[in-house]
Amino acid sequence: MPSTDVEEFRRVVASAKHIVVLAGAGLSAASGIPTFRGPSGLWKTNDALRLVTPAAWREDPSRIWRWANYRREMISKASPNAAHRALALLSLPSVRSRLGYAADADFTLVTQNIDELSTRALDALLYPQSGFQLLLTETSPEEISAEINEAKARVLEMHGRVWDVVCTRFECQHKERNYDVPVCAALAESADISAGNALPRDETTTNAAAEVIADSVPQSPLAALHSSIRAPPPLRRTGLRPPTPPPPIPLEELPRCNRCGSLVRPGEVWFGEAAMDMDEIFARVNDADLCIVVGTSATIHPAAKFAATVKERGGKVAVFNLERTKGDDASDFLFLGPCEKLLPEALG
Ligand code: BJW
Ligand code: ZN
Repeated sequence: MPSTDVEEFRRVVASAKHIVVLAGAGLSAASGIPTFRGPSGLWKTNDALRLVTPAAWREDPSRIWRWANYRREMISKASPNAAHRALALLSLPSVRSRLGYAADADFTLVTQNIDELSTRALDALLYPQSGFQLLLTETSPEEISAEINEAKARVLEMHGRVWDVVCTRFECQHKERNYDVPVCAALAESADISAGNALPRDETTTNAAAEVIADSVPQSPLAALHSSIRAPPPLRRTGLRPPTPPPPIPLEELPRCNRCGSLVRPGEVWFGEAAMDMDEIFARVNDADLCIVVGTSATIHPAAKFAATVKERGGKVAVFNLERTKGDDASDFLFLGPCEKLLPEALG
């Protein structure tokens, strides 16, 4: 069984020379951004295959832009939480030295999140008002700024960013950050994004509802002979159909490329597309002597295999999650609970 011993975990962090953190949606849950799977996850009520795949984009770009705009709205309201801050601090050599960890270790944060909150947690430390620089009296503000900028370069956002837009014209492919919310005028009136994305009700719910309605049909004395009278009414009478999708937005009204005027797409990585920075990520994972896995169900490839790779190559693995996840029994440490509480506590 994995250990829950915090002191032992700190000793492992202290001796690690190549630290990789793998983060998922649970890292940002305390910032108010819902996770994907689980009872209140985004994929519980929205159909991922209709929203985050190249095929869905080919079918209806306006549906995908509605989804991306909804995610932008949600993420624009969020700020980094205590878990983002704990990882930001751990990524700085001066802080590691202060905490008794190796200042000369290399630290990489690989995040599946598209919310940019890990980078923003580092940016926040740059502001003199944060008071952070006053804590490190032995390091000059210039050195701290340099450390923060280096740490930002080591935040690898493997599923891209919600703020990226990429030109779809093959000859252009211009990519830029666009922080507009709404991202274009046509998306200003945020339609009910669940319309048309909703998953079909499961059989049990549908049949149970149909039964209730069937039972309310007045019984004819001949019902026993005419069993068809007792047949459940058609589903359209149950009111359980998904809401009607809003009409598509004309392509010319969707976000356009600043360079060539063609349609742009949201820059996050969809299912079936290659994750970003993979050469660097594989190099870091292969080298890692410690992998800290935070708030991910570890079900989506290629990230799903990182912890196992580190173990196979002799490194240690520590998992921080609200609940048990696939493969965590093979980890060296398991800290079950909210990472925004447990990570700052465990890292000291
Ligand atoms: C807390 C907490 C708290 C909550 N504290 N914990 C069969 C075998 C192998 C692979 C495949 C296969 N079939 C298909 C594939 C490939 C596919 C895949 O893995 N599919 C699986 C369904 C099997 N993968 C891909 O397609 C990827 N690309 C790829 O494989 O490329 C190959 C390739 C190579 C070369 C050329 C071409 C192709 C791409 C995956 C892209 C994923 N994109 C999304 C879209 C986001 C859009 C948006 O945000 O709007 O990224 S999907 C979604 O899942 C999002 C996430 O980054 C990703 C991972 O989810 P995550 O972060 O783990 O979230 P959850 O919700 O699952 O888990 C949250 C966890 O937090 C839970 O465990 C909670 O308990 C915990 N938690 N609160 C601590 N406070
Ligand atoms: Zn272009």
